[in-house]
Amino acid sequence: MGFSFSLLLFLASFPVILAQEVAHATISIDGTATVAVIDDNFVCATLDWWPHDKCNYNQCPWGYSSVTNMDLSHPLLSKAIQAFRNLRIRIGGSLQDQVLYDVESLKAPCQPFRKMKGGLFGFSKGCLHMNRWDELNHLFSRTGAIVTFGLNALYGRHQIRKGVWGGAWDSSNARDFINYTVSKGYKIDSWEYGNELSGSGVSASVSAELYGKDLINLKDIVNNLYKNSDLKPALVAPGGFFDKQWYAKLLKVSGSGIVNYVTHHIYNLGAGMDPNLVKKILDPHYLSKVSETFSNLSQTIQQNGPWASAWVGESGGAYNSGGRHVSDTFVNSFWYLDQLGMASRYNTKVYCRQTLVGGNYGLLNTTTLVPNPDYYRQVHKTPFTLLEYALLWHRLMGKGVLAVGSNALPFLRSYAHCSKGRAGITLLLINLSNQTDFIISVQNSMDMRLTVEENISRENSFVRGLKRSVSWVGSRASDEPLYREEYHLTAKDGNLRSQTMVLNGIPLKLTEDENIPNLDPVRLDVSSPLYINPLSISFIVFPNFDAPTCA
Ligand SMILES: *[C@@H]1O[C@H](CO)[C@@H](O)[C@H](O)[C@H]1NC(C)=O
Ligand SMILES: *[C@@H]1O[C@H](CO)[C@@H](O)[C@H](O)[C@H]1NC(C)=O
Ligand SMILES: *[C@@H]1O[C@H](CO)[C@@H](O)[C@H](O)[C@H]1NC(C)=O
Ligand SMILES: *[C@@H]1O[C@H](CO)[C@@H](O)[C@H](O)[C@H]1NC(C)=O
Ligand SMILES: *[C@@H]1O[C@H](CO)[C@@H](O)[C@H](O)[C@H]1NC(C)=O
Ligand SMILES: CC(=O)N[C@H]1CO[C@H](CO)[C@@H](O)[C@@H]1O
Repeated sequence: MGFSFSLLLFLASFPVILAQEVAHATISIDGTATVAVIDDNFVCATLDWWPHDKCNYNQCPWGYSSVTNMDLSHPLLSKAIQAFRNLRIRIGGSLQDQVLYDVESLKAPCQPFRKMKGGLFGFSKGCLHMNRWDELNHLFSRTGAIVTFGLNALYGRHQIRKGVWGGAWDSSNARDFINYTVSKGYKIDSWEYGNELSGSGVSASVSAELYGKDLINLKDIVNNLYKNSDLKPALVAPGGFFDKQWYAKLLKVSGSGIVNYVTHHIYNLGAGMDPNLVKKILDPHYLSKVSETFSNLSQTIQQNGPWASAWVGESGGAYNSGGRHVSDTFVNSFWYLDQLGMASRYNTKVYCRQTLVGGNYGLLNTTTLVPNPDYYRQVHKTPFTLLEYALLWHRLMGKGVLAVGSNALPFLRSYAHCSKGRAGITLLLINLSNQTDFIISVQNSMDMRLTVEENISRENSFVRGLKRSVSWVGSRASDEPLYREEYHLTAKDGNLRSQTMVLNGIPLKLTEDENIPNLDPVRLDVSSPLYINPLSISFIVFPNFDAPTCA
């Protein structure tokens, strides 16, 4: 019958923890119902247009990582994408609304971006050659990427007031570009319209009325161009910062079924040069603030566009290319994984990390993708630090998001999902505390309703204050010992600014033949104590957790 029961287990012994606090925490997970559902391919990363001479704070961290010039034949790039077996990639960014597509109808010459006083973001218009677009699509199809492409929403428009753009959108260039893409049989998952033009905009804004009408127009174009195709790409918009009124109006004006996914951008850590970035990342109250945006957006969609759902279309933590030695190091993962958890909890279907490559916030190291073999040989050993977080999430966290209760807030943050592709659940635990080891009891809240919790306690002589630990195991199919799988992630040598991630005590690096290393868990008897160290991140898989909603 697989009737659920709780097991209470004693901690007879465990590693002696010195000079640190030990706290007990109980986490209960409700496996009877999902509170949100994410996409199968939730993890997404962006490719941007920024050229090598995009600089912030006297640094130019983009190198040759632009859509127009990155080395698409670099083996590590392919391997990184392939490792996900379907990584979503969103092509877009600030310069997107200045990109021309080199198709027949383009009357202007196809030239690269160059620095230009008075240009949006300090740059001229740029252009995408179709042979480059071909190469990009070959990479995507070879590696199984799922592509979202952001279209230029300012084409044909002009500035009517400072920062405000008006006039009619000229759809001809986008239409011919999409037509070219269809004629070549390139698979595009979704077309996105515009970048950061919502609300008061970043460099330019467009009113929600105009934007909404453009979307009706664009939907029509897409439907027409794909009418003989099996593919029906989704329409995604507006790829900007959330503004309640603007977003509500956009959904009202465009109307039912036009926008499939409402995208918003998040840079909640502030400017990349802020010396307090690390402090903010480790401050649970700071991290939680952005939940208001998720909550308001979710409400706005429910009220004005229930046919649509939310995506985070771009999120890099710190803006202006990210924080140097922060966004590219271990400490950033506290922010990143917490956001993945929080976004899921608010029913966000997809989360696009700025960037896959480029800036200080790339999942891959920008410089190691420079096609310079000598340099590459020297530095290639650990370029995947940040990618591995995304990978672990992608492999372990399934679609169903579960409610989690914890008595250890705020420093211990917890998120639970149905496991991906197997039974049971996976728990993500983020310990922001720099001095507290947590000993975790995991409970099934369904179980708590079904059975009276047994209650046994015994003092442990090694650690003062330690009372007991409860480990919930789940339905027992046989007398086989039950286990859980643990992935504990820490910074190398305890240095939060390290670019190397340590998994279960082993620093991760590329294998000798330059492949992404295996990310293997340790398997422990489910009745053994579950430790969470200070400043660490853990994925814990409970294959036997009885969660009917995950079946
Ligand atoms: C799309 O391209 C094809 C050629 O591949 C052309 O025959 C057709 O007229 C184009 N359609 C539109 C709407 O531009
Ligand atoms: C969320 O909505 C509330 C209530 O309308 C408003 O006061 C608040 O400013 C909004 N916050 C965000 C980030 O949209
Ligand atoms: C890329 O890797 C090199 C060598 O490990 C490092 O010096 C550099 O800071 C890294 N770049 C970024 C943006 O993380
Ligand atoms: C923990 O963090 C606090 C505040 O940031 C700091 O003052 C303290 O020294 C840290 N303790 C340890 C053990 O690192
Ligand atoms: C378990 O023990 C605690 C005290 O240690 C008590 O407060 C609680 O009511 C007990 N629970 C049950 C179900 O007996
Ligand atoms: C930086 C940080 O999060 N520090 C916290 C570590 O955890 C203790 C409680 O265990 C807090 O008091 C610190 O503020």
